[in-house]
Amino acid sequence: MRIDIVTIFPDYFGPIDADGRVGASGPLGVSLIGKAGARGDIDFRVHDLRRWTTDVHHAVDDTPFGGGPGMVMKPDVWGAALDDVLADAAPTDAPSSADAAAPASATPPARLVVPAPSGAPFTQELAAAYAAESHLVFACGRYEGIDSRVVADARTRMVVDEVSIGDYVLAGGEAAVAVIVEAVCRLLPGVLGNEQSAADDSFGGAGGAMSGLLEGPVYTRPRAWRGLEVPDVLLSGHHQAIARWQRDEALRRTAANRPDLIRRLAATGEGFDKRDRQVIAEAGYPVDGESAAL
Ligand code: JAH
Repeated sequence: MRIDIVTIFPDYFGPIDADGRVGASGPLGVSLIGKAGARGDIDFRVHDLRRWTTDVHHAVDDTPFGGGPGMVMKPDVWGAALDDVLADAAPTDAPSSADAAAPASATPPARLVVPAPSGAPFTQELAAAYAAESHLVFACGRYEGIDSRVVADARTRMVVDEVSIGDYVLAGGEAAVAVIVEAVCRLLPGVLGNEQSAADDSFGGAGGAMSGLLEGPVYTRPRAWRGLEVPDVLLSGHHQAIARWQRDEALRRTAANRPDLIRRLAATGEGFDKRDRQVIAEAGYPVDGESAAL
């Protein structure tokens, strides 16, 4: 997979060489993602947006039409940057493929991701869709955002997603890109190591027993710590009882922290069994066809 990131703060992502390749530190250089990059499973390229400025001051922003606070990022600079990054990743075909039957481009199209507080929610489902792409380009905005015509223009030739990682405002898109890249890359084959972990996560990406629920509590040794015991059922060896207890805990935690997820699951076909409904009711969120509590 190829991942390009365009930003006015390339250093945010770690040490960057002359070709935009990332070094062995920073959010793209460490841990599982760093190893995937070092193996060549992911080709990260970070680009300084100011490279595409043409004025002496290297200005990337200007005052907003219509007034208001702050500054807006200039469309001409972003347009040139995205054109070059996309052209560089999709080089024109070699002379050998110049015959009429050859496709215009052998390179699969890139998908453009623009983090913004006004974007659509970034979800585990979207992370899985991104993990199936061969090329992602991230555009990091700063100030009050990027001139809206940049996304409108890019949409004439590629899929563009304006995404939000949560209801809060950052100083720019860089931290959101680090979050999205981590959520996506851990889903790539060979990146996580333990392939089962992704399916058992909160939100249960692979649609297992915990699909759509938050994860319950987890424990390791010692069995007793500071007077707190690991729940007996986890030491019982009764796999069915353990699975049921874990689902109960997942339901309790989801009802307490994310009643919206309980509501969503109640509305789907898979739904809840009798025990599920009992646990949810005890948590204060009765689930039955008549309930107005949801
Ligand atoms: C802020 C450009 N959903 C989190 C998020 C993502 C992006 C931004 N803020 C919050 C942001 C300023 C400029 C992007």
